[in-house]
Amino acid sequence: MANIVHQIASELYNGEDETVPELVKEALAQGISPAEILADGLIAGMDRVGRDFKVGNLFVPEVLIAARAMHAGMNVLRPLLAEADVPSAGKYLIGTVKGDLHDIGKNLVKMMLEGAGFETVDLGVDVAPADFVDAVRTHQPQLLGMSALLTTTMPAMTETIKALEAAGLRDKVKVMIGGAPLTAEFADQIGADAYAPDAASAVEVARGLVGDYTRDDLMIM
Ligand code: B1M
Repeated sequence: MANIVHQIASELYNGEDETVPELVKEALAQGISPAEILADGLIAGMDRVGRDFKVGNLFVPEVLIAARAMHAGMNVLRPLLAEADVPSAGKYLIGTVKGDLHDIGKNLVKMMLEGAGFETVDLGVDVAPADFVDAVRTHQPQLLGMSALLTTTMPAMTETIKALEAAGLRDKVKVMIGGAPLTAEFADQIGADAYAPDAASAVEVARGLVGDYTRDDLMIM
């Protein structure tokens, strides 16, 4: 692999948001494909950030700074990826549930997913079950992620899953939940497909879940 692509990954890891886009431009000028820069530069760098965050070698501020560098690189690549038709890893709809305004963890999860090549649609905070349902119908994501930080808002996840069922959409989307008060047992109990304890695990779980689907399976008529 080209040396400059390795350099993109390591500058991203170090959070160099001015250097990363410059290196991306230089790599493109050297004739390296946008897909290779994305996979072996930006995604590889964010993967390393995710692994080190998970084992406690990096902390939230460092992840946010690396994500900023990733976004700076993506701003250069995005139009070229669209032209080159590089497939996304999957479409991921994410939001913090009704009644809950905490979004720091949710934003981290979103950034890590983007770093892993997922296309994300962020519904923000305080998202009502009906709004999750409407967004699933409109955006047709493979994955729906719900975040909750309050024990009092956990039931909104159950309501959202019931609302998806009532709308006939539950089998069209995999549901992942996360947030400090949640557990894998709770995910099982409410009929979610998966629970992820942190942002790095969310990427691994999302990759596993989209492996179960093809695009055609998910087309909503
Ligand atoms: Co709030 N708050 N807060 N708060 N707040 C907590 C959560 C609390 C534990 C503090 C405490 O009492 N010790 C407590 C909840 C108690 C409980 O329910 N058991 C609490 C409370 C009570 C409240 C209020 C009710 C306080 C009040 O007004 N009386 C109020 C509620 C407002 C509302 O939501 N309706 C409130 C308000 C706020 C602020 C607005 C001031 C602010 C939020 C700012 C913001 O998010 N923009 C805030 C904050 C910052 C916190 C603490 C201090 C930090 C949360 C945080 O951002 N952590 C928190 C105490 C604490 O945790 N120490 C607390 C860092 C973040 C990176 O971690 O969000 O856990 P976390 O995300 C992790 C994982 O959980 C996971 O990945 C992330 C990264 O690894 N994850 C997912 C998260 N979502 C995921 C989704 C996934 C997968 C993984 O898939 C979809």
